[in-house]
Amino acid sequence: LAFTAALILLAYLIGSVPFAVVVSKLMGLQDPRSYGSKNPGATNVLRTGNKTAAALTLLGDAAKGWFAVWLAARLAPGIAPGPLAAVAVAAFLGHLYPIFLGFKGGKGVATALGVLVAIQPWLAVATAATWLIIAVFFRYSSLASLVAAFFAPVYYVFGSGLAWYAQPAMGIALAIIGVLLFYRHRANIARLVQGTESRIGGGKKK
Ligand code: NKO
Repeated sequence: LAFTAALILLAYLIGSVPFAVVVSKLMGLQDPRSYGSKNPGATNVLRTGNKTAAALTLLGDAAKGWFAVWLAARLAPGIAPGPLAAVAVAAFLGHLYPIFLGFKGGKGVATALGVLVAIQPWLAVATAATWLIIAVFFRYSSLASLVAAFFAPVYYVFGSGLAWYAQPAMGIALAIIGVLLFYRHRANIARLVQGTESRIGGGKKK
């Protein structure tokens, strides 16, 4: 039990590494918490116009989600689904409430994607494809994230041949991550409803 708690804490710490802030600092860009949506995430870093920085942020934030889950499975071979699901949620929560940024973190989209890669690569591909389709058609990163977050648990349930209830822990974890993702996008949802959300590649706003 103490070992499981240590794995969960480790996942939280790994998830806490804020790549938007780290990459921006290393590349001499402004702190993403000071412009645009003020969100330390890949989308907001892209608002500087630096696509490399945005891509590195996406890569880093996704990699840490993957790494946290992978490491737990590696350190605890045969770890039960429940504890592994808790590790996945802990890594995600690290990104949302990072100890290194005074618990004010990002929205968790890229980190959730990394977690999906670790759990089931096909699920990550399907969810990322969903994000991409919405992003290409509507040009709202936030809307794409919300639609993807809604469909990830759905894909999980159907993709497991509706036998997910035999092992519900990860499905529940994905649902929790999805709900938290919506909660973290509440300002984006308000802007989408008002028609004031900024589009990908559009002019800078706010
Ligand atoms: O600045 O508030 P903003 O407009 O930046 O940003 C809103 C945006 C914040 O997210 C990001 C990360 C962007 C990542 C893009 C690729 C993600 C593709 C896969 C989505 C996976 C969703 C997983 C849900 C699991 C339940 O939203």
